Amino acid sequence: MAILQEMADVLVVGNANKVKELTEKALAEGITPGNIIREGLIPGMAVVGERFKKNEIYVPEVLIAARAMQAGLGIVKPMLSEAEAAQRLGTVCIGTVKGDLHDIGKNLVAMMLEGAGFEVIDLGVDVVPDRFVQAVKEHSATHVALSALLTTTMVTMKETIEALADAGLRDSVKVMVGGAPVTQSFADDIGADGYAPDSGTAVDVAKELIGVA
Ligand code: B12
Repeated sequence: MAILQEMADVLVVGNANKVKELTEKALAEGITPGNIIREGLIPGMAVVGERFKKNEIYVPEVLIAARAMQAGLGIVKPMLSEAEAAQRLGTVCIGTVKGDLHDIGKNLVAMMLEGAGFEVIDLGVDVVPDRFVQAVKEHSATHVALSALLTTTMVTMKETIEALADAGLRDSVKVMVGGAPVTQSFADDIGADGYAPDSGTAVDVAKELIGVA
């Protein structure tokens, strides 16, 4: 539909007012909230993610595009029917691990995942392992996404994975890790299921982990 393509295009350039206006217009034309998300907002954010991955755009542009996405999502999300909400790809509990207050990268990953069609529960910063455990239970999460920017807090990622295992949740949830000091080999060492160097790739990894193309 032309209006949804236009919505995706204006989202990519970060025009929040236009996204809001087109969302309201699409609803008035009878397009469902689910279709607005799937065929307008998600394709727009997908373009943003690809451009970011290729270094064609940088953090400020992604943040501006994400704000435009939120302008539309904020309107349609409360209107989603249960059936439409169930079409979400999965639920991700994301947070920056205990002792670490850096959240810019974590927020980008959260926004990109939300833009890709995941329900995102953002637990914030300085999140203790038990809080992740509690959130996974409460939201029946499919993924846990852990962010760390300090070499001293990376170890808490391992503690969090152990806490999930102790709670009997390790087999029911996929754990992704990331942040500037984190590497694939560190992720392998601590038994994480996935690692990504940036928020665009994080979306690909989150999908791969649950077998979605
Ligand atoms: C901004 C910043 C701060 C801000 C944070 C503000 C905020 N709200 O986040 C403030 C000023 C508060 C801060 C504080 C500190 N900082 Co600081 N900070 C930075 C800085 C400059 C940028 C980090 C950033 O936002 N990068 C941009 C984002 C977009 O990149 P990113 O976080 O890597 O995220 C991307 C990927 O890594 C990935 N990703 C991130 N998370 C996840 C999660 C998953 C699941 C996945 C898949 C992917 C993923 O996707 C993101 C987007 O593409 C870095 C230096 C640097 N250049 O990295 C230092 C840096 C991280 N800080 C550092 C230090 C030492 C500190 C302090 C200890 C300083 C002090 N002495 O007080 C404190 C620690 C406070 C604490 N307890 O956390 C060091 C860490 C050194 C180390 N090896 O441990 C760095 C590297 C600076 C340096 N060169 O010394 N800091």
